[in-house]
Amino acid sequence: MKEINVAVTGGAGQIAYSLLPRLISGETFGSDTKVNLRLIEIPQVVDKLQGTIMELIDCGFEQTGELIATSDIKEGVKDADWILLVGSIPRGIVIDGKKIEERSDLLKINGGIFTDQGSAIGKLAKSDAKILVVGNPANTNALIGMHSANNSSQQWFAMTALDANRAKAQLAEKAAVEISSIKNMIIWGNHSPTMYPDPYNATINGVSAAEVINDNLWLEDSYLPLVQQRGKAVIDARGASSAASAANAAIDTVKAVINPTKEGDCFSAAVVSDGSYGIPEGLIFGFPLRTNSTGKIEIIQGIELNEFAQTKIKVTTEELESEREAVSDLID
Ligand code: NAX
Repeated sequence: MKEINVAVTGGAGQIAYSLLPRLISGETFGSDTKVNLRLIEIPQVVDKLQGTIMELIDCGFEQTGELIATSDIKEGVKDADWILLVGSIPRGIVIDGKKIEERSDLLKINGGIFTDQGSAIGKLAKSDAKILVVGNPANTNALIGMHSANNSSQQWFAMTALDANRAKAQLAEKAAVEISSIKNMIIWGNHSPTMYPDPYNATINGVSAAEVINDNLWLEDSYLPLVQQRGKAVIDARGASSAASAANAAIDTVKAVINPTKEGDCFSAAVVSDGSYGIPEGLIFGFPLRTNSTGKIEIIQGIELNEFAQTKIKVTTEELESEREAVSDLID
C-alpha cells in the first residue's frame, strides 16, 4: 500500500467527528493508500482525542495507519501531505472577559493561530503539501497561513465546497431534477454571506440553470440569500453549526483536488488570485477550478459574467480586501 500523512486541526471538534473516519476509510485517498492521521488540538482538549482514536481504531478500516494526537503543531504537520485546518476560535467566545463578536477581532485572534500553523507547515510539511482551511474566516485565515508558510511549492485552499453543495441542492429542488444533472456550480469570492453562487453559469443537463429555471426574480432575490444564509438557518434549526455537511464538503474538496475534473464541470474552492477575472492578486478568492490530467490545479478562464454577477463579485471582493486590510500586520 502507498502511505500518506494527513494532519487535522480541531480534531476534537464536531466537524472532525464526521470527517476523520472518512479520511481513513479508503473513500477519500483510495483503497490502496494507508493514511497516517495526526490529530491536533489545543492543550486543554488534546486528551479527549484518545477517545476519538479509540473509535477510529474500532472502525477497523484496512487503510488506517498510525494515529497520533498532539497539541504540538510542528509534530502534527511534519512531513504531512495534506493538512486540514479545521480548528479555529468561533465568534461569540469570551476571551479575557470580552465577547468576541466583531469580524475584525475574530480575524486578529484567528490570525495569531494561523501565523504559527502556517509557519510550521511552510518549514516542515512536504514540499508539495496541500492545505485546506475550513476554520472561519476561512479565506483570510488561508491568506495569513499562506503568507506565514512562505513556501510557493505548497498549495493553499479555503473551503467553499459546502456553499457549492448547498447551491446545487437548492437548484435541484427548484428545478425538480436530480442533483447529478447539475454541473459547473461556481462560488465566487468569500466564504461568507457575500459569496456569489452563480446560477447563470451552473448548468442543468448542459443548459444554463438560469435558463432552465426561467425566474430571475427568484434566482436573484430568493435563491442567493437562501444559499448565503444557509449556514445560519442550520444553526437556528439544529442549535449547532453545520458539521456532517461541512465534513462532507471537505472530503469533496480533497477528492476534487486529487482527481482530474470531468469535462464540462468544475469544482469550487478559494485559491490565491493571479489576477484572473480582475480579482486583485494575492486575495484568497473563490474561483471555478479544475484539476488537469497532470494533477495541476487551474483557474478556469473565459467564464462570462453578466452585470448582476459583476455587481455581486465586486461586493465580495471588497469584503475580502477589507479583511486583508484588517490583518495587514500579519501578512507583511
Ligand atoms: P468546534 O468548536 O466543534 O471545533 C473546533 C475545534 O478546534 C475545537 O475542538 C477547538 O479546541 C479546536 N481548536 C481551536 N483552536 C485550535 C488550534 N489553534 N489548534 C488546534 N485546534 C484548535 O467547531 P466545528 O463545528 O468543528 O467548526 C470548525 C470551524 O469550521 C469553525 O471555524 C467553523 O466556523 C468553520 N466552518 C467552516 C465552514 C466552511 O464551509 N468553510 C462550514 C462549517 C463551519 O461553520
